[in-house]
Amino acid sequence: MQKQRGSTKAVTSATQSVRSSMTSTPFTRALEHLGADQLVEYYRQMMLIRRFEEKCQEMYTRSKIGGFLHLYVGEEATGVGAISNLQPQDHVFTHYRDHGHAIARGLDINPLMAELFGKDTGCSRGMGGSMHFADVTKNFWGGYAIVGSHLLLADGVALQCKMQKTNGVVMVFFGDGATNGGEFYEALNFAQLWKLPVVFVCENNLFAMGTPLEVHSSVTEIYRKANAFDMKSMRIDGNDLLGVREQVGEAVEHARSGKGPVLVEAMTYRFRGHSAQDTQKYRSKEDVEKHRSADPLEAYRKLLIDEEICPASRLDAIDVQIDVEVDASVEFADNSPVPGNEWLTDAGIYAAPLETLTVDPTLV
Ligand SMILES: Cc1ncc(C[n+]2csc(CCOP(=O)(O)OP(=O)(O)O)c2C)c(N)n1
Ligand SMILES: [Mg+2]
Repeated sequence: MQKQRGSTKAVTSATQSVRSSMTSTPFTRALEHLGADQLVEYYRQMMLIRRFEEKCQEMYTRSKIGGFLHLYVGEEATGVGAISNLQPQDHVFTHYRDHGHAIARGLDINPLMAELFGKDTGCSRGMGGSMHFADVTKNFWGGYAIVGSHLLLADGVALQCKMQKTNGVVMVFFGDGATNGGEFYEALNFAQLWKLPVVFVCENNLFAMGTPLEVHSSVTEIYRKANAFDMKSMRIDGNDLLGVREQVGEAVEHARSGKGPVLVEAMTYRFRGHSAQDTQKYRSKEDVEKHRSADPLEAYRKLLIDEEICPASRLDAIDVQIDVEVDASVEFADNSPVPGNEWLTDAGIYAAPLETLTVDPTLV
């Protein structure tokens, strides 16, 4: 019979046992600083992303979802671990593989599913789809389809944070393929030159569409690309949730304290195709299976059980609750109206006229 460590008393006893333990690891440190309930919460977030996306695939097959659909399945530990370090005043930019980052940043899955269904209740009023999740109330600036373009936008917001002294940090996610484009080098150069509070998180999943890393990049250790700009950088295991949390946490602290940007290369793997239409001729089933057997979500679940943080029965109950929530998001999306024609000419398309914007004179 496993011990339940969700209660305060149990957490205290777990913390004491950690203190007396000889070896300090990301797990023991996280348990000590965050407590057992927070460790279980990370499991919930990863599982919510996984089940949400499995449902997306199902809805795509049933033609409820159209357009492009790029799933994050297999990469959840990177997004959840990295974003867990952010405060409300911080900012997130990401690429088209954006479902996981949106959920980790706390966006409600009902408007996300509605966005995929092209409904008016979607987070981008049903007109962005899978690649354009956004919620400005959470400083979640999206979802960008053009590879690498958003890195420069991240610099812009980081410059604003610095000039207005908001103490905010910008975290921007992108793939290994994006590091071959000019925007990547422009963004790194400018961020380092101005010591901007940006954490660049490259999710190195070993492929850019169907092109393997060693075929598309002359330097396969992406973190070394930061050396050209004298920028701090690190390569980490993107599949180890608590390791990601701790190491990206150091990068966030570095950026927040005014020392400048950091490039983090998180090694990970996508279990599904590049998009829902990918036949995956460029990699073998055996390779995919090898990576699947080290599924970061399963590994984290096992850690929680083995370390007696949470019994399997409680994790199973969380899974069931998530299934209920995901089914409810489909019902919400299905029952929502499509956008009306007024959105063709309304403020959802055009920005407010310039004269109505307030410009801080210190910025010009
Ligand atoms: C500027 C630009 N060029 C090409 C594309 C087509 N394209 C879409 S995704 C992609 C691969 C990007 O791979 P990576 O950055 O590794 O991200 P991943 O999909 O692996 O997460 C390409 C080339 C695009 N969207 N934008
Ligand atoms: Mg990639």
